[in-house]
Amino acid sequence: METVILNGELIDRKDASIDVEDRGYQFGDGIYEVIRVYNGKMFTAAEHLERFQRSAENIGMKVSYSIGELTALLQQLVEKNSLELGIVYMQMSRGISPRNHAFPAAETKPTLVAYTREMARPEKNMQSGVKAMLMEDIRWLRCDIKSLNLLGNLLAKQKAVEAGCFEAIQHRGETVTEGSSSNILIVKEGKVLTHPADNLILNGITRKQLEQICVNNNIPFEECTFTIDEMLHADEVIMTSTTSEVMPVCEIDGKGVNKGVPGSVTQRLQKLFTAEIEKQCGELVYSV
Ligand code: DCS
Repeated sequence: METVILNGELIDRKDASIDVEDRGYQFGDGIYEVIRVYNGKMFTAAEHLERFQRSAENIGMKVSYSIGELTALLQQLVEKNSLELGIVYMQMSRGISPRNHAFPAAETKPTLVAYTREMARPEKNMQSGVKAMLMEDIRWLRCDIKSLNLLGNLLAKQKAVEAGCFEAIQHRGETVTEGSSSNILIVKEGKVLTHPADNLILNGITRKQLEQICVNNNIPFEECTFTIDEMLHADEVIMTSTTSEVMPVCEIDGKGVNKGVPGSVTQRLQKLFTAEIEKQCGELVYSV
């Protein structure tokens, strides 16, 4: 039996149903989070849940649970499903109401859903690096909100997959923004650079963790924009996300980055990131 959360209750997935006029289904009117689970423990749960609350506030919704309550609920779900290595997916929509673009009455209850899924660490790709493809960023101007509306991201990812790539690296004009479901960082002369956390990117939790790791280990880190050309001539390119962790990008539009192999700064950051996971969640059986 697989357990899911529906509006604060842990129930059998077979018994979980959502009305056809849920606004998440009709409009993508809601927000979500993806949290990694290692050794049955959620990694950086507080950071994800704080972002969940911020995303909600940004679209005029309120999470009616405290971060402590949500953490306890999600941890129960992880335990109920005996999840060791995987993810928790959670989303909150503006609730069920007759279809109308304008927000429903204030008393309409948001729909909160969460489930777990087993997911290995992407060991092979983390060791070999992945290919990426450049793509114009056609998304809206509030990419800082982790909205359920992901069409721009989906179209980018699909094109990348069709081209045999792992990720689409998006850009607005000459400026690189972020991946379709990841942040992009470059390494230039030992310095790690990434797009500022403004409205054009999602302020990734993995990106934030890496920033802290850099600060703690005297690795220069700077938030600044960079161009496509600067990225193509960078020493190393990295993509980060909850599911992909610290992933070397070794080829962009068919051109090799760092001669097509993961660079030394990337490898150091992978080790430090793994150490951070182990600090929070205990020793990992597999580690890069
Ligand atoms: N940018 C976008 C557009 C994302 O969708 C994500 C994560 C990130 C950056 C990286 O953020 P985190 O480091 O906080 O994960 N996307 C999630 C997703 O949709 N699936 O897995 C992670």
